[in-house]
Amino acid sequence: MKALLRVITFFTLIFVTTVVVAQDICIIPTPKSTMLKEDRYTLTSPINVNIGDQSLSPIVDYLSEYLVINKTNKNGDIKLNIDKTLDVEKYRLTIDSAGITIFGGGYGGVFNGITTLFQLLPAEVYSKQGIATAEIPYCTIKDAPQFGHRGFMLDICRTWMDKQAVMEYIDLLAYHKINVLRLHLTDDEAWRIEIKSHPELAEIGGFRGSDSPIWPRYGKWNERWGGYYTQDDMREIIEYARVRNIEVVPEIDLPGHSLCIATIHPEILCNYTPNTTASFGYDTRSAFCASREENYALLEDILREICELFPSTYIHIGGDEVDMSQWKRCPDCSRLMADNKMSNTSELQRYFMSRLTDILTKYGKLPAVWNEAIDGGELNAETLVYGWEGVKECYESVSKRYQTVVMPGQYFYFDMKQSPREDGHDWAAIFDWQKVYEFSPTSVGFALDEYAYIAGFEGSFFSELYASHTPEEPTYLHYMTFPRILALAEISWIATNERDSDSFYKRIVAHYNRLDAMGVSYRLSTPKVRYCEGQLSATVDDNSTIFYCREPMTTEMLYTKPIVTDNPAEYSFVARRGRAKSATAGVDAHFKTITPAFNITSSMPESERYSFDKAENYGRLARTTRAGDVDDWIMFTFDTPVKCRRMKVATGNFQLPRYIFENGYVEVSFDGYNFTYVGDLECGMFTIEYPVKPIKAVRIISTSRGNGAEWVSIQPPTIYPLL
Ligand code: TNX
Repeated sequence: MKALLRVITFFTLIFVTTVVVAQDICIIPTPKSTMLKEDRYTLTSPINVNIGDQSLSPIVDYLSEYLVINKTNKNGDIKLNIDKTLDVEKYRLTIDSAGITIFGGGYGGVFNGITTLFQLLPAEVYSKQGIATAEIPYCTIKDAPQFGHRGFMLDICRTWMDKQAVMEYIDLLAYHKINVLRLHLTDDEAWRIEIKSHPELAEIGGFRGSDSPIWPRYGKWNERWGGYYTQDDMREIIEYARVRNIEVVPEIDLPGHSLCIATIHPEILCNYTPNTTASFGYDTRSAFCASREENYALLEDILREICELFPSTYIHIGGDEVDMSQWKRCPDCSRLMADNKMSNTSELQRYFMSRLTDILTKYGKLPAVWNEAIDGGELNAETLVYGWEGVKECYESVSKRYQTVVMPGQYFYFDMKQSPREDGHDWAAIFDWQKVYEFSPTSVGFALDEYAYIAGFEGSFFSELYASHTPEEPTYLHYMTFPRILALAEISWIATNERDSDSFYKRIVAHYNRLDAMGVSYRLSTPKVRYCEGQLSATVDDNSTIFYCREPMTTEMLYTKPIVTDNPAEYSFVARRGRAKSATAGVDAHFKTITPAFNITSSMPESERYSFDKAENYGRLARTTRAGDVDDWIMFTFDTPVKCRRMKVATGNFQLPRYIFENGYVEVSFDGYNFTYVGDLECGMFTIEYPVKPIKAVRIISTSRGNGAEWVSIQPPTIYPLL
């Protein structure tokens, strides 16, 4: 690899004659104090690096991935050293005629200094191709983080990311001084870490679809798909992260979110037989029985290996969204509760979490839990609580004096949509980078003396939706998380609660060059569209390029000047820049939908509570009372044939391809009697484009049996009128 770099750099040296100068300093996250001077230091390849402490040697290897480095004992261009009088993550970076000197309180401090140095270099540094020469300004930067926990969580359960993909993402986190990566290793949909004493967990639980007993609930229905990390893989990931000042914290999500392990080991479930007719015999129960003693022995096997594998202080043991109705129905759990005078199932959850805490203590670790786990009474005082449901829950945790990771979904769940018409969840909120940036503990009511209990912030990417977006290419992951991560990095680092969104936006835009060089498919700002006196115009404020489409065409044309038109609704716009892309923009009429009267009929019975009229009224979802079988059908019949340019019909929940017909096709009828095939379902849905005549009826037909659940959801159709 290094040899290759040298070759590439040799050619760069010959062919690239321009010297890129770091002009305006723009460092994300903002350093505490920066003093700039007029002069510049010229850095030329190969760059001599000298370290004053052997523990810093991994940083030299790290640098060699990006620059052509010559390790020396003499005075180098870059001198790295440790100053034990500083806090571990604190650093001092000086650039003057003697070169670049970084003193860090510890390894992390020096690494933080390196990430700052990268942002003083030309953006090309991130492309790992070496830099011929660069002029960097003389300066003194003294810097330290506000919070020790600057985290990010990847849900590699719902959507599998292999070792390489995780490492590539670790690079992106490290560039922005994020120092904790939590891996959500187990959930209902998968078990992603090798457990040597129970190899079946990952060998079976790492794969879904095809002949796997694990149901593919979020995409990739027909293939056997997935993977898991062997313990050796994980050690590599941990080490890769450690070099980049990132601690990997594992999460084994218990006692709920355990459908996957329960599918492999049904004996862990509560002691009753559920009725599974609606799901064709598939048991969808997802909680460990809290009263079954053998469960704690199994969990000790698992947690012992996890404790031995991960060097982190904390092991996250879940505690969220437990379906406690299973415990209520279980005679053994009821007896345990009665014997121990527990008045509710939250107390039973506390009992479960305390048992796990004892195991962790035995192996030298501390527990981390989701906020619901503190509802049932006191936990070990050293428990780290992750407040996710809302600010209120974070507040409760802090008031109970737990160290708290503040990550309410309304600000920190980067699987949420960034604007109403984009992809993503919306249960917590719809928000873009600005809302993240404007968050501070005081802005949501924390008092300054409560900061002592705020460990820091964590962004997260739950990945139910990622599986249906070609995860082999990280486009969707990047789009959802950048630039929101820049805002997360900034607010976790800086020591002030003052926010200036306009100036931060300018810095995000100045950072685009670097994101381009890093290979990130980030989200650009949405173009602003205006229609005035017959002219339709679109503008962006970030130097990206605008393209437009005119219905019914789907080809993108370069937008260069206002479009003269009587029908602005025909046009849509998108901004692009390299791999980056914006949301689609247009005048309101472009997105307008109509709601003609229709009724739903089906071969499957109608749910009483979620009756078909819910969807017929275009408000909510309707449901059947069982999953679909081969040849089951759902039909939408319109009172009057509907003229439209586009009609989307869908099974499954809004945003989420779950409770769907996993495979099937769609037929359209113009007279209500004769039906013609128009296409196959994709993620439970299909969009009819420019039907040749008004549509009288649409029929969705299933070609698969079951969907891993007890019903099929039916959405109201989305109908776009003719223009
Ligand atoms: C809530 S976060 C969950 C996850 C989902 C996420 C989707 C948490 C503790 N539970 O299981 O994936 O919402 O946004």
